[in-house]
Amino acid sequence: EKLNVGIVGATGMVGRNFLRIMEERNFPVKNLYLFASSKSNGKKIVFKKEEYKVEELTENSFDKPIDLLLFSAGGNISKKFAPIAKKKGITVVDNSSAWRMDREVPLVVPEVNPQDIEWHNGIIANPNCSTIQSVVPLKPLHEAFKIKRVIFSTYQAVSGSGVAGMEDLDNGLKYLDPKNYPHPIAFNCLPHIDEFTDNGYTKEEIKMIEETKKILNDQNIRITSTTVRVPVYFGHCVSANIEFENNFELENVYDILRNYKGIVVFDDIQKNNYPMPINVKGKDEVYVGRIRRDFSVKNGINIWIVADNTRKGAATNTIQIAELLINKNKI
Ligand code: 11C
Repeated sequence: EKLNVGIVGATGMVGRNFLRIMEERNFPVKNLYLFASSKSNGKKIVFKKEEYKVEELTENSFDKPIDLLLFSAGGNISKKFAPIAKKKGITVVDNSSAWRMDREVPLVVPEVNPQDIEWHNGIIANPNCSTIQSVVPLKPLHEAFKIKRVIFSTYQAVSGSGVAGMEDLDNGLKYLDPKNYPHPIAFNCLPHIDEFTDNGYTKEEIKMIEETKKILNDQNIRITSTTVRVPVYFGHCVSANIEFENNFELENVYDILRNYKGIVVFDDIQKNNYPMPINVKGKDEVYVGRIRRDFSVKNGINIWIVADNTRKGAATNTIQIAELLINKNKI
């Protein structure tokens, strides 16, 4: 059965990827409604060879017969408009950080915690990009060896900041001043993603810590994180240092990761094969390499995780959540 689908933030980078990925996966769309801010009112976007007009998002936008709304227009828009949609009986999948830590809202990565879709109350949250790619390999390893502690260090692409981040890198390459970041991003690395909080961590670092615990449904895992912006357009990298409760054989770690849905193990140091941002652009899988024992602790490993932040880290995961809603009859 086909659905009436609305997209909030249709002209943004992730909004456009929603449409691209729905086309690729032949998502069952009956009618399509595109919403954005007033400055995009009237813009035309093509979906499956048909032209659609973008409408300004207002409090009356959801009076139309919409079944499913995908949001990617920032936290404030989601905070205000998702409850309006929910009241009208529309199911919302939200790509912002607004609802992720709400106890009433499941935070879902389909390969990891599909069961959490069952208890949704009208809103399902899509996790942060660097969290999504990290929890996919952590999940089967946690099931096998029980994770005690994780240290995340990230290397995140400028597309994580949307068009503004990409413009800063473009301009920086021409030695122009940055507009989006507090420092030049070209030829530089900024240990600063999202705002700083009172405890010295950035919000991005806190997202990785708290969202990981919620998705893995385990508040006992100890996690710390340093998140860094690097001058790369697409593809986030995460170095994860993982300590297990139990003993393990490295060969089993390889097998477990190789056999898990959504993971590609790309790890052959003899051939200089390891995942890099240039390998993952346009891909939906999470790539894992540099798998090795951490000799400094009893049961530890290091792994290197790379994914396209605009696809698996955002739009693909959102569409996969929508497909899960359909498959489980939860819409
Ligand atoms: C970045 N992770 O790379 C961010 C982008 O909470 O959805 C996504 C922000 C979010 O800047």
